[in-house]
Amino acid sequence: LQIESRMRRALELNEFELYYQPIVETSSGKICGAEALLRWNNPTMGMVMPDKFIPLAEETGLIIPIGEWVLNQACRSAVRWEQASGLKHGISVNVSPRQFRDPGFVDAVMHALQSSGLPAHRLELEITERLILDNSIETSEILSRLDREGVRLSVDDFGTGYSALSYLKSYPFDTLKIDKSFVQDVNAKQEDASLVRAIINMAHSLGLKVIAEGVEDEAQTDFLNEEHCDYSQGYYYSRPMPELDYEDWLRTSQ
Ligand code: G
Ligand code: G
Ligand code: MN
Ligand code: NA
Repeated sequence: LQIESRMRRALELNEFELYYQPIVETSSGKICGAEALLRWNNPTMGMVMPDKFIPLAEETGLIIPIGEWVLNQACRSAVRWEQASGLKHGISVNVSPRQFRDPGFVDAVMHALQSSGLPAHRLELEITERLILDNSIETSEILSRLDREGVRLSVDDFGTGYSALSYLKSYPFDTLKIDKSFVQDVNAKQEDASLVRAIINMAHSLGLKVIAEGVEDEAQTDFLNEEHCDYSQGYYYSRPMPELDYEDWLRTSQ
């Protein structure tokens, strides 16, 4: 409970920080966007990782104001990076189930776009597979509204849920993010190679783009390139970085 009361004050005390991890085009290595990953710098607890506080933020509802902060911050960063580099930089933001189902969610997204001036198609919302699989009318309606507004939608952690693939044809997703657990052993295990290849082919035949997550070495990049995986993300390119480091990285890697 102590952590909860600390979290309640974290926004006003400015203790949250976004780290950014680049997403590159697999074939060229060109940067096309970044995923925003939340960190909590608390004076007594140090740097707290999201798996330690997002579940509690969900439970308490604090994820709503925190999530709004993330959206605003991330959209503003993408606009700043465009001004600094000329790149039409995309930004991917993770959305948790409680946040997604909040009645004010779509308005919060639209507000972040309007106040930053970021065009809707440069924002991608990452929705985890476990949220999508609830199969509710509300989920479908919220996704359609966001799609009509031009926001891009991706399935995060693809392959880790109880895959009911039918949602892929009825919901307006743009991108599949292949979970890192499949990418990791793509050159060591024949089964993982087969799965990743099949996921890429399935996604493409449904008109979806594919991002491979957790890419850590060149051999994985070679495999993904051969299999025409559109985008890659992982330590091989860069770890998630604080905003200023990300800006430096952007300048030197163009
Ligand atoms: O680097 P990493 O430990 O950041 O992220 C761990 C998990 O936390 C990921 O599954 C990611 O989806 C989640 N996460 C990171 N940032 C956010 C955020 O801003 N909002 C939500 N809801 N989840 C996040
Ligand atoms: O939102 P999602 O569950 O996809 O969060 C991505 C998580 O993966 C974050 O915790 C991020 O820090 C982590 N990550 C990013 N790149 C790599 C990588 O190359 N290897 C591993 N093991 N983890 C990664
Ligand atoms: Mn993600
Ligand atoms: Na993931």
